[in-house]
Order: sequence, then structure tokens, then C-alpha cells
Amino acid sequence: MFRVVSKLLISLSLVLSGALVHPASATDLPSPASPVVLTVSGEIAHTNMEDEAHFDLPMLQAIGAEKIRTDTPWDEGVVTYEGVTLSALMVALGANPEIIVVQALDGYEAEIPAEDFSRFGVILAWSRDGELMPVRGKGPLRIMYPFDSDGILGTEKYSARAVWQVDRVIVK
Ligand SMILES: Nc1nc2c(c(=O)[nH]1)N[C@H]1C(S)=C(S)[C@@H](COP(=O)(O)O)O[C@H]1N2
Ligand SMILES: [Mo]
Repeated sequence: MFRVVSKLLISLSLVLSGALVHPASATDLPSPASPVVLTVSGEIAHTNMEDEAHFDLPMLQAIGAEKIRTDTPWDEGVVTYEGVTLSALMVALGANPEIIVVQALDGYEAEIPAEDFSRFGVILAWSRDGELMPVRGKGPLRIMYPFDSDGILGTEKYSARAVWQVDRVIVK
């Protein structure tokens, strides 16, 4: 009996010390290995820096890449933006929001209702025509809608959601 109890205690203490050395749970995100381009906070289940999720570009690219080929108010002719869908990003974060607030380096922010994610396949884009976007080129990350796929996207309501120079997302 004593041996069984002490074995149990030893296993328990190993599990506990393991938990202390590795406080991250199985659902946590990996840590960024290159510069952080996006910080997500709010109602998210998966984190890697206290209660936030910090992403470098390879982490975002690893979630998945989708392309949107469209005319936009900012480009001449049809261009191809590539990025992660907001739907896939939310799955990676363990989030099921009603809205997200997207904030930019210039202090601009906009709310995007989650219904847009699947309705329009909105992406957080990191490249245009295969080129990464510098900050002065409205990068490094920008929200992109398939503007020429639906007339409704021509309205101010949606262009105001096309935040460029994105650096933060708050999930609500
Ligand atoms: N970072 C950032 N994104 C932004 C803005 C901004 O000021 N900063 N303006 C928004 C608004 S209000 C609109 S209508 C569109 C329009 O951009 P435009 O000024 O190039 O027409 O971009 C949106 N994205
Ligand atoms: Mo606007």
C-alpha cells in the first residue's frame, strides 16, 4: 500500500513539476521566432504571451494562405492579395467572435462583424502580386475584401473596414 501511494505521489510530483517547467498548455500557440507583426487580444482561447497571441509572419502563413484577385480602390487594375482568412485565424485562436476590432499603426481602427468572414472570405493579407508590402505600401498586413465580387462592397461601409498597416486585433 505504502509503495503504491508513494509511486502515485512521485508520478503526481513529476506531472506537477513538468507543469511548472512547461506552463504552456497543449492548446497554446508556438512562440514567434521572427519579428512580431500581429498582436491579438480579447476573447481568445489560444495564447503565447500572457493573455495575448503574438504572431510573426511565418506563423500566420502556417495557418493557411488564400488569394483574393480583385480591383480595389487603392490599386490600378486587378491585383492578387494573399493572406490568411479571418475565419482560419479565428479557428487558430480558438475564438468565435461577434465582431473584431482591427487597429493600425497610424491609429486608425475599424470594427469587422464576424458575418463578413464567411460571407466574403475576408483575408488579412501579407502580399500583393507576390510581393510583401512595406509599411509605406500599406503593409505589412492589411484587411482585404473581394471588392469587385459584389456591388455592396463598393460602399463606404466596407471600404472603411479595409484597414491597412494592421498591427492589432481585439476579439469581442
Ligand atoms: N490604416 C488605415 N486604414 C484605413 C484608413 C486609415 O486612415 N488608416 N481609412 C479607412 C477608410 S475610412 C476608408 S473609406 C478606406 C479608404 O481609403 P482611401 O482614403 O484610400 O480611399 O480605407 C480605410 N482603411
Ligand atoms: Mo472612409
